[in-house]
Amino acid sequence: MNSYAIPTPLIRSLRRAQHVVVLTGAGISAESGIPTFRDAQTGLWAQYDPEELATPQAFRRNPQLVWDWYRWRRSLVKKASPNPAHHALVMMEQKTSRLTVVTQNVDGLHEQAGSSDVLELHGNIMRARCSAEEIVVAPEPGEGATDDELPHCPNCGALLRPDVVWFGEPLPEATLRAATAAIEACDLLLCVGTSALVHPAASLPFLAIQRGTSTAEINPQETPLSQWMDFELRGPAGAILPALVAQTWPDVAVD
Ligand code: BJW
Repeated sequence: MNSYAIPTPLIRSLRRAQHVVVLTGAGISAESGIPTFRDAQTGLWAQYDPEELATPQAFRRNPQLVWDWYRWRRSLVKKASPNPAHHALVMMEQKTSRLTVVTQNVDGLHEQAGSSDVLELHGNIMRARCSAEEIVVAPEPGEGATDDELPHCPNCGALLRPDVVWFGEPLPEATLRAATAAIEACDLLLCVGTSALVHPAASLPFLAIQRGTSTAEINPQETPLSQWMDFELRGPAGAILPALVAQTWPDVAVD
């Protein structure tokens, strides 16, 4: 039995909403065993600051180090499964006219859970692309390199890199445009598990806030968004999102 009490006005907003947008960050996958970026990292990688590895400069300086980090993170993603928070969003999609997930995550867990309208702002860690050309390469074994080797583009021989967005790089234009349009058009925005420190993703909620759209944040910690939200639900997404679905639609079975 999920006992987290959801505010009644939020339940009403969700029942009435024609288009719900859910902006997600690393926190929604934390309960799947994937470390967030800004919570302390453990083990082998504790000595590295993710913000110093997720840059084109780091890749130019030391591609082996960056690939080692991404291969380690890929191994975590491969072992991970969607958690109750991802599943609750799939149920929410089934109960609403339209639900768009705008995610900063690169782990593909929303798609794996069954969400059908997912916009990946920062790419996908399981893909690679050529560092010299606009060519996306299928995940291994197509990358054709062992853990000790660096993968190369089958077309031009340049180094492959993870197909993700690093600091200082533009987000995929069409995806960012679609996310902007969805947030401008939605009538409820949920911000789940993001520290809201990385732009332009962190600026997107303000498109809804400025329009007077209903907004809610689901996060155990306060963020720079908190003061602007209509509702602040403090706690883990894996408990709160199933409670939100169960209390909005009591006929739905949630885990
Ligand atoms: C739970 C939980 C549980 C824990 N349940 N919650 C405006 C102002 C200032 C700076 C800039 C600006 N505009 C652009 C910039 C520069 C920069 C930036 O934002 N820097 C800031 C850090 C200051 N932005 C960029 O460089 C972006 N590019 C750009 O703007 O390009 C412009 C351009 C145009 C034209 C030509 C050239 C350039 C690109 C940003 C790319 C970010 N990439 C990364 C790595 C992706 C690949 C990878 O995975 O390796 O994306 S960085 C990293 O941060 C990753 C994340 O998606 C992103 C956001 O992190 P997120 O998801 O919020 O995670 P955390 O760890 O920060 O927070 C987790 C949260 O979960 C916490 O709040 C916890 O409390 C919570 N939580 N458990 C619910 N169980």
